[in-house]
Amino acid sequence: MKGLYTALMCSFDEQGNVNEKGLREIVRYNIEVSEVDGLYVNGSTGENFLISTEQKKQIFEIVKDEVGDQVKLIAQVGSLNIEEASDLAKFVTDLGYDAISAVTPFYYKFDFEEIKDYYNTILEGVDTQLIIYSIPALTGVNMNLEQFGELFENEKIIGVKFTAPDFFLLERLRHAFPDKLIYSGFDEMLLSASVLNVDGAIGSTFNVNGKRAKQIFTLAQGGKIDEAREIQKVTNDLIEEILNNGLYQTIKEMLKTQGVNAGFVRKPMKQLTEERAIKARELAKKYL
Ligand code: SI3
Repeated sequence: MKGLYTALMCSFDEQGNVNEKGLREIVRYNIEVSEVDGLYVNGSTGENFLISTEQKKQIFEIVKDEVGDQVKLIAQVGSLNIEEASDLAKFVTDLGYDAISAVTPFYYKFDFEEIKDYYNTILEGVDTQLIIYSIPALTGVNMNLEQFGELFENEKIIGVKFTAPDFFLLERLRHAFPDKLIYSGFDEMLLSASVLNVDGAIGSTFNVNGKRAKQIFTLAQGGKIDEAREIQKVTNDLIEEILNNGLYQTIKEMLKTQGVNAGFVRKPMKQLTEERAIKARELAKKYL
């Protein structure tokens, strides 16, 4: 399960329906061009929190059908509706996904006991392994070392997708839990996380920048920090431009220049203006 995973985008049509052909193209591009080790399906980048349960299942099915056993698959099933999360966990396990992941429950101020119960409930009666999806900037849930340790006591919880700029906590986690999988979640901090010996990374920009991400990770693992830093610099030039232009929309537009029908974003996200679409195409020309 180690390595680089693309936080997979989903192609939607203008009405917000899943565009199956476009989704399959995104998957193929990630496997054949970006050459990532796996896909993280229905995460933030997949606009998961904007779609229905039926659409989530449709996406899980299409992706598994397209991938087969070519690369590893992690299914993000986390939801504020705990029955939905449990149902999706069973659904993807039956489909043959390699692991599940679940975002920490958000919006309401859940205490740690409630968070722990959420994970244990999702895993009840499902024969799979789970990766915690921690992204405090979006969820407001900041767990400390001891709390991660308590969650890790459930042997089915095999790791964490760590999307936070807290390198002190990341180092402490790495040191305290050498056998758990730690994935870096911020693509612009991949080198710094790799130096701390993470097991892999999961990122949105890998949809278009997967090759550079792989180089950064591999070079850092081999101790070639200067070379890795050069590539992280180019990567961050690109990420800065993407973030300024509209994260998911710009990545979709860049994919379109490569013949991949990445479609539209779902409302309430807004589509790119023509000016920003031109900018995205320029970025594709420069960086892809
Ligand atoms: O679930 C997911 O789609 C992710 O893995 C998200 C991932 O951590 C990304 N975060 C968000 C909020 O999209 C990052 O890859 C992020 O887009 C990137 O580092 C740019 O800031």
